[in-house]
Amino acid sequence: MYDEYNRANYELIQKTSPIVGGLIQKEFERQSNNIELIASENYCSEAVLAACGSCLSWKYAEGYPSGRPTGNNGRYYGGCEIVDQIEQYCCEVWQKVFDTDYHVNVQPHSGSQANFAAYKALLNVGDTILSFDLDHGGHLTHGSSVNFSGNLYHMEFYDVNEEGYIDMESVRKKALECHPKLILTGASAYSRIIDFKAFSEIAKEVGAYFMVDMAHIAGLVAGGVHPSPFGYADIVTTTTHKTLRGPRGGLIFAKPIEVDGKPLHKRVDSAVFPYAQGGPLEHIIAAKAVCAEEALRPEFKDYAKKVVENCAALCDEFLKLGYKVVTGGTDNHLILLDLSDEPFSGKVLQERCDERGITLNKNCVPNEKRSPMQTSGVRIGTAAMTTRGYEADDFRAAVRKIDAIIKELREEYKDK
Ligand code: DSN
Repeated sequence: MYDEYNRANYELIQKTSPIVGGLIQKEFERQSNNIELIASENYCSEAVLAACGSCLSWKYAEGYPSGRPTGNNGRYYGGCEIVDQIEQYCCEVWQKVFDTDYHVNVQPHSGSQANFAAYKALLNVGDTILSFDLDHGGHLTHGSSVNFSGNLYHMEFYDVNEEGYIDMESVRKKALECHPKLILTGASAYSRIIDFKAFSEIAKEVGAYFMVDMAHIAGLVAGGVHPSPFGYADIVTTTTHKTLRGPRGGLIFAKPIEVDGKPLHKRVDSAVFPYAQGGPLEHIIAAKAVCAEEALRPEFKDYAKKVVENCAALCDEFLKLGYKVVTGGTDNHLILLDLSDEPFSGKVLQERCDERGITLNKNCVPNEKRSPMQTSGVRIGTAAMTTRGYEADDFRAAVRKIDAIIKELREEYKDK
């Protein structure tokens, strides 16, 4: 997979820089040979890679395409007539993917940038956000004290119940107590369906805006195997490089509503540019458009379904072998393996797996007792290896390899 494409790239790069070319080649081999189980990673198509490496990388295009239907018009540079068409097309094709009339901004360089701009469009500094705790499965930009979100806004958190599920009653209770201006959901390490309807009803009840960061599950939403947040959320943000299998980058979708007397789409556009970012990455925007076209194909639905089925098989194999999995199962592309009762941490398992050619990441579990640098869990996802053609039995075999590593670690750590 990708061999010829990579060889051609490598030959070009190493003519100028044997060091960089050689390291990229090594990384390519690592990514091709290892079992890649990081839940937020994936392999995009050669068409997406080619768009990322195209001449569009040379173009400055600060501003928005002229003729943007929402009226946020005009660039600060000449020569933008072609990138205008690409960016406009990109917006349209993403609306098709999610079957929505929400306004789309395709310029965010990442999910973090998208969230930064989304908050700016909805909130004033100091406003209260009710969000999912990072330690329970949320994301750094959902209010962590070491991130801009936790510094610019007053954060309140909901968490999970004893079984590890988001507890909607506690979300409602918290919302009634803290009167947030924004209720936010979305996760980096949550293996269950998120009830967007229930969240939106609570937001309505307490007069809050409702935002969904669907970065992890966007491909599952596009593929019809996770309920969609569109219609419920005022703003939806996502990345394009996880289950969507596109280039690294972000997107923002805004419902046609007014916020403080101004259309939300205008607030979103000015929050991205000129507030948060300068020139858009038109090569990445082109790649996002290619990714969206791929997501519209029937094969993408098959892929999304397979990701979820494969994850169910992977989870089942761990459970059969007697392991604890947070919530006791999964509805999506990932599981959180609970190592709380093991004598070694998630970090130790991650490092030993690295040595054995299995890539996964340490992750906190609900009610974590170890430090975030150690953790009592590992997060395991099926999106990347499903792209590489893994079937349920391949994932079961990968679980047995991890089981053998865990048994080895138990022996080593039993007297420590
Ligand atoms: N979204 C994070 C992850 O899940 O790995 C990275 O920011």
